[in-house]
Amino acid sequence: MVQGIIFDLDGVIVSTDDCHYRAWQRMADEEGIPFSRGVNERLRGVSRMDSLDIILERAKRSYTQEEKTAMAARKNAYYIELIGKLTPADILPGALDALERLRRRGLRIAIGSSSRNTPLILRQIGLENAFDAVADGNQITRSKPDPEVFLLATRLLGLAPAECLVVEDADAGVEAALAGGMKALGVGSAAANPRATYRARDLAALDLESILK
Ligand code: B16
Ligand code: MG
Repeated sequence: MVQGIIFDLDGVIVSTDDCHYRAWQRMADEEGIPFSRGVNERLRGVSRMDSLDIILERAKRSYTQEEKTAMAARKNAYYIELIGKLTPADILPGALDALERLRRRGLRIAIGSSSRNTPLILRQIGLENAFDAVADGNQITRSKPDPEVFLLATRLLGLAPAECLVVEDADAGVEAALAGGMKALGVGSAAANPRATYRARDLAALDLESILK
């Protein structure tokens, strides 16, 4: 029986993909590293430093750890400029309604995000007090597909993994949920993932009742 729902943030509650894409593109252009929307797709749910390593696969030279740390910080500064413009209007279709319906049914709800900018994003979209627990990139050392962030969310909710459903837009996130012993609902880019326990185009298209029955 599902008692808790753990939502990924980027791509599930709010679409920050374009902000990530534009910030990485700006940094890559400055460094003369080829970057594209296709590469950006591979960064979904992946931590900032692991994302940089994927981007650097196409670089002409290798970079020192100091250079990499500086590049990641520069990208993040560009990203923060962009997410500073997010408002509650950027919450994805169906998200608020789903949160409300889950609350009414007495379910516990949490965020499980790789992003270290989670607190800032939640404030920007007015959802800083909407969750019973928030597990994010600031509290973990291993990125999805490792289940660490979701296992932390289950502990913060006081539930067992088997009692929790994870909502994810990234294949890496679906794998993380399954590896942690949770069920996974794939939405957006993960809506066609055959490994997901359930699938829906987005939260607006989700038949919550059939999943929770
Ligand atoms: P930051 P999620 C992930 O968030 C994004 O999907 C991914 O593209 C990003 O690299 C990662 O957060 C780290 O973000 O640079 O803000 O710490 O999908 O797990 O909510
Ligand atoms: Mg995501």
